[in-house]
Amino acid sequence: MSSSSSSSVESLILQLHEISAVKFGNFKLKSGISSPIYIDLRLIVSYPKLLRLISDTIISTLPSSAAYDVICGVPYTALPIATVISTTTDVPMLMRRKEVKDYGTSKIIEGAFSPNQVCLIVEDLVTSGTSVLETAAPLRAAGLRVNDVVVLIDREQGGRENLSANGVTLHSMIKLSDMVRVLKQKGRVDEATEATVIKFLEENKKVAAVPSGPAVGSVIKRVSYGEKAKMAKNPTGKKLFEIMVKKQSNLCLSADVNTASELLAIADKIGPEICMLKTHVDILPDFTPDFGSKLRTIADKHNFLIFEDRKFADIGNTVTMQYEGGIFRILEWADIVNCHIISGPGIVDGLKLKGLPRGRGLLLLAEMSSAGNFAKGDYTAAAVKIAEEHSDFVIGFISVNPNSWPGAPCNASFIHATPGVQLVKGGDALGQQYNTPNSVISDRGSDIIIVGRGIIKADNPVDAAKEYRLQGWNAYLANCK
Ligand code: 5BU
Repeated sequence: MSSSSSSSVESLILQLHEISAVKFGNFKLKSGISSPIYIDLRLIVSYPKLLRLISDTIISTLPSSAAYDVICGVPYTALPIATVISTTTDVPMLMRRKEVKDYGTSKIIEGAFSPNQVCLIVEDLVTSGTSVLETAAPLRAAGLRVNDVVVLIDREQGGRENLSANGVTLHSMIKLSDMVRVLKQKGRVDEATEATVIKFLEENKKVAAVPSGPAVGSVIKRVSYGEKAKMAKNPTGKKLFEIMVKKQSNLCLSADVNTASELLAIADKIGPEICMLKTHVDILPDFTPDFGSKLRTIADKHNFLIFEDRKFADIGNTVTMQYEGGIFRILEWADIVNCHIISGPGIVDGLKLKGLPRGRGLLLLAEMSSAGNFAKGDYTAAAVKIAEEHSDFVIGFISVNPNSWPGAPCNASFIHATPGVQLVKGGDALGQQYNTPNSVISDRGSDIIIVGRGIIKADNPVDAAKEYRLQGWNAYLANCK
């Protein structure tokens, strides 16, 4: 770093201290740990000169290797910094929404861009790198390339390593240890405070990149998919876990498209990325009796299972006919179906009568993703009990938050598949509620993410599927060590 840029960094540190954006004391961080230093950069919007100095420092110290076509600030604190950089350098900016209310009409990434453009991420403060990765994911899913992030302050707590593991190079203007040294040199803090902060940084060098996850150290260690495959009693349940291990994918595509031909086309395109494909055959106007065998051929080609999201709900005798007969003949081609337990355990007996001899599997709806649904508490517990009584046929559950179930995690041979997944939290206009892949797999303890519109409606569904797959798999690896 040149002496002029090092003096501007020094001046930056002093000014940040002057406006109380840096505080010393005892603070509880988002991750649960107590810190002797706290940084709050939200204040900088009240100091336009300082904001300009931050932007100028970033521009002048960023190495030329970090070339970029567009920039995107991590919401919310870094947005004004990104805006000033953009207006100063004439490099266009993008904005990433933090919440999506109605996916059909609003985008996650706002602004004009073309695929393969390189996007520089701008962030105010990096601890584990989680927020940066949450911004990189939708940018990458939209077809942009993300190689670098520039950050005003690096807390030096594993962010650099976590980001690098995800293909993002961190460029930091100020390291927390340098900051406290400068403040000590300039007589702003005493020796004891400096020593406390340095000791804290030494002892907390690594914070795992688990977005909004449980406090560090309390991450629930999970049974690996490979172990689960060995424990599974049903052949389809076993096969599903084996496919997940082999393909390194816990992604299920919910292929909610308008026609059977579109469905077959997307199954072939996304097939390499998924362990399972979920269908709603009753929405396909061009369904023909050979649909099942055509889809099976694609499933065998790419090695994924077929899950018809039929949600049977009738008495045992009726569901045997619905499963086997009618126009759709679901039993013929679907490896897995699901059912409500509203009608009692007889529904499982009915489906099992037809499905078990064919080696098929069943998921019970223990929870649902939609707002205000009634599948909770005793109802969820009843689903677990029925599953345990039929573990030769029931392979697991449609779940939303299995870690919250009493006695969780329940019998590890069961699979948990979770719908309502997008790269950002939010919902649609009709009650659907979304959680991120990381929150579903890491915090909530599910095994499979089920993604529909997040992939189907993306500009590039294959890129989007790759991103969901990566997110889901990394979340699994992060707490399976
Ligand atoms: P989305 O586009 O990712 O919101 O699609 C979710 C899919 O999962 C869709 O086919 C639903 O019918 C399905 N689903 C769900 O969203 N929530 C549930 O609780 C169950 C199924 Br069960």
